[in-house]
Amino acid sequence: MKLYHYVHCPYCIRVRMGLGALKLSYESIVLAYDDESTPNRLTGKKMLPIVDYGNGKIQNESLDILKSVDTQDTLSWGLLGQNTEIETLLTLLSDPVHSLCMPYWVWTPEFNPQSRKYFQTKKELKRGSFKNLIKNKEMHLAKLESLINLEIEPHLIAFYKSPKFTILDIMLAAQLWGMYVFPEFQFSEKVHQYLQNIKIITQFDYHQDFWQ
Ligand SMILES: N[C@@H](CCC(=O)N[C@@H](CS)C(=O)NCC(=O)O)C(=O)O
Repeated sequence: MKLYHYVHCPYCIRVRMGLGALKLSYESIVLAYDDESTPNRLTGKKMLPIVDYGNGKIQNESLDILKSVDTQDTLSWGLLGQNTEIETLLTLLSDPVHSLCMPYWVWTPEFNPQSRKYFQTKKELKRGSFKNLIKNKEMHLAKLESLINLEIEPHLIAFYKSPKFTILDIMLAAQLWGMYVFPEFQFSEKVHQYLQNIKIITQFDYHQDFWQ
């Protein structure tokens, strides 16, 4: 199985974490962000993650991919149906996390000068200049910390709303992970321990493809 992904992308991280938790091996292919032709050829749209199962089946949509490979319901999919708040929480987190991380993600080894320019131009159209995002970092950090304190920490009973690791943890951890790239940001001890536990369960290593 081949996974086409971007290192920074939370939806791609979901799939990497899920495959790791399910102990499924795969070939990791990190695409340059400005490569439009590969995803278009595979699925007709420029959107990652994409999994090519090698038998003619090619799939995108992170949750659809994980549902297909989790044949034993190891990730407890029923919880996702019962828990509509997770989608609301992820939407609320997405704004501060993306606003803070995008200006730094572009300087990680995933990007080259061309893909960096492509990413920055595309994202600035939606969010305003990276310079302004960082000028306003205190506002974004305050939003994020309030969500972490009020909506995440109180619900960590070992895992998010569950004593057992589930798909909800993959969704939440994948969204939060980017903050490890933001300079000087520190998760609270409890959230950091939670994320580090998930790192072990999912055998996740953010930049592993670049340091081999
Ligand atoms: N609903 C999709 C969302 C995937 C998605 O939004 N991927 C983004 C990266 S985070 C993407 O490929 N964007 C391409 C672009 O904007 O050029 C999923 O869950 O897989």
